Amino acid sequence: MRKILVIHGPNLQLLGERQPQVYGRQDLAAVNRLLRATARRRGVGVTIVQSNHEGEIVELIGRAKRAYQALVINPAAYTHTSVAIRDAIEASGIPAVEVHLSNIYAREPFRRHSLIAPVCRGQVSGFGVTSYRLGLEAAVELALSEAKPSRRARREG
Ligand code: CA2
Repeated sequence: MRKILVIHGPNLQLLGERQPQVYGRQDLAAVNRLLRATARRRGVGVTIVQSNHEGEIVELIGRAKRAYQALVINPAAYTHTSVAIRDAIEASGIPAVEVHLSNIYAREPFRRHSLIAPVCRGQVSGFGVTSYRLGLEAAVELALSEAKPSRRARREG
């Protein structure tokens, strides 16, 4: 079974508690339920992690290559600052999809630039929780189309 890693960046554990006009009313548990239901429907496995630590996110991405065929990441504030996360995604070679709840291009100038976008296959921004569902759907397509053939398929093909 293809597996997809979903990473929620810093402060996303606060979802639903504050700033509902920007980030919506659903909490992170509701987002994760939607992701798990989408993964089940598409027949893929999903692992979901939230971290407030840049180095931890870098290590998760570094280890992901062995076990996951695609990555969905909301780097949150690190979107705008983290060369380390950008380099980790690029080095991993895992097809990645960047997601944002809010439309980062319609917000403060410092949010309008993503250091992460150039190393991702694409970005979904501005659709609230739906950004995650669409991002996961895109990641499923990438995981299915780009996954290495199994040893058996190579032998028989
Ligand atoms: O729109 C997004 O998904 C963001 O990645 C969210 C980040 C923000 O720094 C990015 O510019 C855009 C913020 C995540 C923190 O989420 C909160 C949720 C509720 C209350 C406070 C923060």
